Amino acid sequence: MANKPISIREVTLHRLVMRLKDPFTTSFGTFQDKEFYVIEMEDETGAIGFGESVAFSSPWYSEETVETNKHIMEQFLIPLLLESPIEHPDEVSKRFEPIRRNNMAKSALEGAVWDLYAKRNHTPLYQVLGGTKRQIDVGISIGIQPTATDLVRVVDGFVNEGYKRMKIKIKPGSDYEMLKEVRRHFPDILLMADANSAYTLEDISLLKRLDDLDLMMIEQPLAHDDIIDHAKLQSVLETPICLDESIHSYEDARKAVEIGSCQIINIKIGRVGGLSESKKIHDYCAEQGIAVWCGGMLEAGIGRAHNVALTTLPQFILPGDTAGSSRYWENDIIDPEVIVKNGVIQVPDKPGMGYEINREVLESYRVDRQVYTRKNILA
Ligand code: OSB
Ligand code: MG
Repeated sequence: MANKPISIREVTLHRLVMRLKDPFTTSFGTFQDKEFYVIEMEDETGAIGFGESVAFSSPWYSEETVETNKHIMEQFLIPLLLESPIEHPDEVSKRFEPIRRNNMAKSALEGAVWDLYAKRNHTPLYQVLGGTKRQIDVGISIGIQPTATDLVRVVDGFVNEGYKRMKIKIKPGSDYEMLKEVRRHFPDILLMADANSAYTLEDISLLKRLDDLDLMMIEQPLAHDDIIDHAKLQSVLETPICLDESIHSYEDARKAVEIGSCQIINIKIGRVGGLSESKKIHDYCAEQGIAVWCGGMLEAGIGRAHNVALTTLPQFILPGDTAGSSRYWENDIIDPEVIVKNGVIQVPDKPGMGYEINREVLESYRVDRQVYTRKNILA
């Protein structure tokens, strides 16, 4: 079976809108309703794989959106997938190479191929990826809060739930003083900050004050497309810099590490174009002694399941942002939901991504559905 090529018979795009339990605020603004695509992919044997796109409705995090995903998948990527059989999921990113960027669209489809491949081989996805951990440690990402009192209360809740690391979103005007209060109340927790590109080199003295707070790292302080200024900042900062938005590929990771722009990398499967590229970055960072962790994009269950599988690789040595389903959703689209207990997720042992799809819940959130086959695409 492992050697029999996968012939994709049908790709279904389910467009969903899911409401977050609580609004999430970053340096770019607040949002509550998440619109995204779920990819369902069926092969010639009737096996089914699932993927999830992490693009948002508006291009605040990167240039991709739900709508650009549809255009790129429908017009370019799905036809490439249906063209001819695929020997191995690693082939998918190569097949997509003629299409520039659009990594989240690529990753959503590639993720479905990986799940399908693992299911055809009756093997858990994490094992197919080469992962070994049976459980993974996770932290939580906390949006910007109105006051330090609110923030301390929220942190306290998640500390009590057992999350292993607290990440606090910051922006100018909601940074040092807020973090200082958190540190004062919780002297021993693993604490970090994520700026989502809200600062420039003009803020160096402010950013240097953060060195007092014993932060594990500061994530993406400077521009989303920069690695040069980050290298300058890292040379004067004791706190390790972690890059998120700036890293779209193995090549980006290599260059950033070579010039000293960061000491840690946040790997997001969607941002880097899929699991194959995530593994390449992981392997490179392992060679270089660069710690990595798995970032989050407020995913529903399918994206979350893929994050869990990836995090079982050995260089994911820091707790990631893959919190439990119930932190985000009233009802998640998978069964069982992703459960975090004492800051730990038990990695499922079932074939593929390890969680079933809850069709009823998925359909309750669905606003559109399109089916693509070789016939209707070529017609
Ligand atoms: O910068 O890591 C980020 C959410 C949306 C977009 C970007 C980011 C985030 C988070 C939350 O920090 C991660 C999560 O809980 O999924
Ligand atoms: Mg980030």
